Amino acid sequence: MDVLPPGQSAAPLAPFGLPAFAARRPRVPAAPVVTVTGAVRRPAQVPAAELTRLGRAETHSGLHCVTTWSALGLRWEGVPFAAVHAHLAGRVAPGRAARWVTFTGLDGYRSTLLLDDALAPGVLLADVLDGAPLTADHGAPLRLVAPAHYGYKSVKHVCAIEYRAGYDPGSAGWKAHPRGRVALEERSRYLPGRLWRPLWRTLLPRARAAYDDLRG
Ligand SMILES: Nc1nc2c(c(=O)[nH]1)N[C@H]1C(S)=C(S)[C@@H](COP(=O)(O)O)O[C@H]1N2
Ligand SMILES: [Mo]
Repeated sequence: MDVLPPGQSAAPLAPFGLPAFAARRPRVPAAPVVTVTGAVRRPAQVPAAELTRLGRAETHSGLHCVTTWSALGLRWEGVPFAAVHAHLAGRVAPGRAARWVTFTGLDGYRSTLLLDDALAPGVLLADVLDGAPLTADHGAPLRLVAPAHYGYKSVKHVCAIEYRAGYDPGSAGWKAHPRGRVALEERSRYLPGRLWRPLWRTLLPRARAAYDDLRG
């Protein structure tokens, strides 16, 4: 379960993301809402509390960042995205064309998954980490956890779910991969993953510093 994937080194979990988002610390709303839009018949605003009441589950997994660090042994609790999707389906009625799903965070960060990847077992909208309510550092009020995919797919502070007919690269732009599967080292759609390892290892300290500076 807790095996280091190819090209990764173990590291403690610390707040991280694209440097441009380091300074954006969203205020966690008292009554969070998730907006559901895109290729749907009836867009809706759904209270997060309505989603976190659905059948709850636990996922034990690592968080694997493309920049080559992996935090291992995390215990996430929340609602399987498959259950959220089933709950939403009757309400917003996604069209048959909706093969992709884009998650947006309160900081404006966006990332897209293939809908089938988001529906896989173990993918959660999580609100608890290691037995404690999710903190703002790690994505309160709700974050996506997609264990088979690189960390950039696990959007923190989820406030919107958009069903889409096509892939949208989101905040990581051309550096992202449409699937981002860790086992296949899909770090980016351009160049094989192994070639990205040394590049990311060089860039990592700067990206890390952007987050560490804020925490003092
Ligand atoms: N909203 C939001 N979600 C995000 C990011 C971000 O900058 N903003 N960064 C992603 C990246 S690149 C990684 S590796 C993980 C880091 O999760 P952590 O901060 O809990 O360590 O969050 C992902 N989700
Ligand atoms: Mo990442």
